[in-house]
Amino acid sequence: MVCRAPRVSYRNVDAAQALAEPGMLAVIGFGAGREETDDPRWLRLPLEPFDAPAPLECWEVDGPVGCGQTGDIRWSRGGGWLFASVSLDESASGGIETCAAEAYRQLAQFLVGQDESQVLRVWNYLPDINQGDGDGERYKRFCSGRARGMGAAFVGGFPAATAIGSPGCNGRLQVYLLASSQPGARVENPRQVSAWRYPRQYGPTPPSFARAVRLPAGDALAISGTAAVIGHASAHQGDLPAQLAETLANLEALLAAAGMPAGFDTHSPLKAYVRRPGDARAVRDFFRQHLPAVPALLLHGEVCRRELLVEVDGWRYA
Ligand code: 3EB
Repeated sequence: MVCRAPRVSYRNVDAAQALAEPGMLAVIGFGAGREETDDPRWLRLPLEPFDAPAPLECWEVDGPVGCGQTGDIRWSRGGGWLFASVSLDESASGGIETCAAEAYRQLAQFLVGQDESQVLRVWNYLPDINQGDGDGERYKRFCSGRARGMGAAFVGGFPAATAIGSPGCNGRLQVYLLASSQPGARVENPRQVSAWRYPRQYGPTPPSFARAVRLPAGDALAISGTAAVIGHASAHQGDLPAQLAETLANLEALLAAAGMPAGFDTHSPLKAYVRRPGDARAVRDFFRQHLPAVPALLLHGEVCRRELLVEVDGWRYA
């Protein structure tokens, strides 16, 4: 059975209300002001939203949803989809590299026994992503640990992914994913070198992700974190408007490469991660001007390369 894509939306409801709706696979809240609940479908990320009141991100599927916790893995399933998340205290794991390896090892181990073992999309949030120099930078150590922990779980190819720094340092590595029983179709961006082929200058272990993945039914494209990268190089250092324009060009190139309808509209919820809070207004204005119909969520987050000021990820429904 090839299942209809989860519908992702940003909604101003409270968590309990959203979680009570039928077919709710996951609800994600942002920032320090958010409630905590034990429901495994609930995930709170420390990234502060630039909107008040901050919307919740809701994932809806067809059919009933079940959920549980297995070790450190919180999961839910329904409509042919599996949502799984893990949040590890980095200090208890002995640093970011071993923590990433541990998070991915646990996720991989959990997935082995599941019908939905094909990971299509992963999100990673870690504190102080740009701290450390050269190969010691935390993002680069995260990449090494991630690759080690993945083992053979992603032999079918890398999922689409996001890796972003959470400025409100909570000391935790948070990883969550969407999986199904069917493989997706990986999509690369012809304007960019595939991340797993990045040259040595970006670190000892190239990042393990595809630029986008088309879901099994072909009805949605999961878009990885996308920034002003051309070839393998960061473009437009220090120039926010130019980085935004280049990011949009990359997003449009991905749609074309995936054979998805051109343009972003009401059917393409996007998140923008903004490094400097002072840039949020300019990012909002850019969206209003160039992506006026797009449901957009702006978050304070640090892109994994210091020179990049903004990154965008999200969904494009057919
Ligand atoms: C880039 O294009 C920007 O390490 O999982 C984007 C999306 C980026 C995912 C990851 C990194 C990741 O290289 C960085």
